[in-house]
Amino acid sequence: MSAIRHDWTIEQIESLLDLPFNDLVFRAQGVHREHFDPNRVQVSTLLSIKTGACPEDCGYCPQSAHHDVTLERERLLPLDEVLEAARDAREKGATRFCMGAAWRNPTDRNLERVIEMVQGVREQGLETCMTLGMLTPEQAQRLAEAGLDYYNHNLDTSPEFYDEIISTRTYQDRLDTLEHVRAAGMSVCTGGILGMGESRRDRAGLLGQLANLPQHPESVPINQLVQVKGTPLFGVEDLDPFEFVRTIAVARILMPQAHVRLSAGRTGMSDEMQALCFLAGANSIFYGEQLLTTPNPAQDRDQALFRRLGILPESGREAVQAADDAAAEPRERTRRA
Ligand code: SAM
Ligand code: DTB
Ligand code: SF4
Repeated sequence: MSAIRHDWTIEQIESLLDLPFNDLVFRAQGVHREHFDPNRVQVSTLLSIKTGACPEDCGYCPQSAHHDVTLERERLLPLDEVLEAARDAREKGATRFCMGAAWRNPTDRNLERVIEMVQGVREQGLETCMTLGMLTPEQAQRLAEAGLDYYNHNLDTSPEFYDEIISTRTYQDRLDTLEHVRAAGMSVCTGGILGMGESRRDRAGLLGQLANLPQHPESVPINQLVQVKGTPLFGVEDLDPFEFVRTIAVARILMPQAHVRLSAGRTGMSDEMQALCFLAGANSIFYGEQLLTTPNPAQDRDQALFRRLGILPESGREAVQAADDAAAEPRERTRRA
């Protein structure tokens, strides 16, 4: 049985990434089956509640004011528009509604407005997730008290590669926000982006940071860079698809109880590649035709893919149950040893 560990070295993680592909995927699928139904995938829908004009300079992001990207900027959406989008997502089968804002951090006034959104979306029976940038401990506490289930804040890449991508906030700032989210009692959603020109060692470094957090994140989004014209990373060499699948497999092995989300970038992936990602242990997706500002596969394409693979969407209750079961397990010893 797979141990829950928090002491991975980069060398150990690199040697997993180096395994023959079949050995790696077989091992990851074995770990996956210890903790999850292999034929269920959690389904989340994203909404950009505040778009563009972000003061941060993240090199991958079309919403940064530092880059020359044509984008329709929007102020914080009115509550009724958010609730309508949530209702629509629920009717189409999503169980979690993730709201993203292009902020460095929310102001306290903004926070009051997003709290109304959390409350309204929860009332519709959906799980809630937000990604609003950096949070103070007090802001994290306020969101937790309002009933926010998950907070997304990505580490994005390894500490070593990070400075090539972002200069306006530090890696430590990100770790601090994750600590505040955890201390407030919310579930942590954190992952990164592949295909930004990083090395395999950087991918190992990112996974090591995630897996060596004091408690594993409940949700680990692995994004493939969506290249947007006008961003500094436009034109970077594409990552070998098998390398992406390998990274998913190693995330599954290192964080056996986490939902690993096959996140941005699916529009550029074949159905076969997505099937390999599910085989390697991915068990969550973003569903709906739009991510924040870029496209996502059409819903009928995803429904057809699930049908062809015999995959069923995980119900919200099952997801909560899985998280509760995981929380009930002693985390520092081998599970069902
Ligand atoms: N502004 C907040 C922040 O950065 O913390 C929240 C929104 S931000 C858009 C959320 C995440 O989306 C980023 O951390 C990054 O991992 C991901 N992301 C942004 N642009 C992307 C792109 N072009 N391709 C893949 N992932 C991207
Ligand atoms: C995450 O890891 N990926 C999502 C979500 N968290 C907020 C965002 C992907 C954004 C892709 C680029 C865009 O659509 O603007
Ligand atoms: Fe702003 Fe978030 Fe985009 Fe960075 S990733 S530029 S913080 S919206």
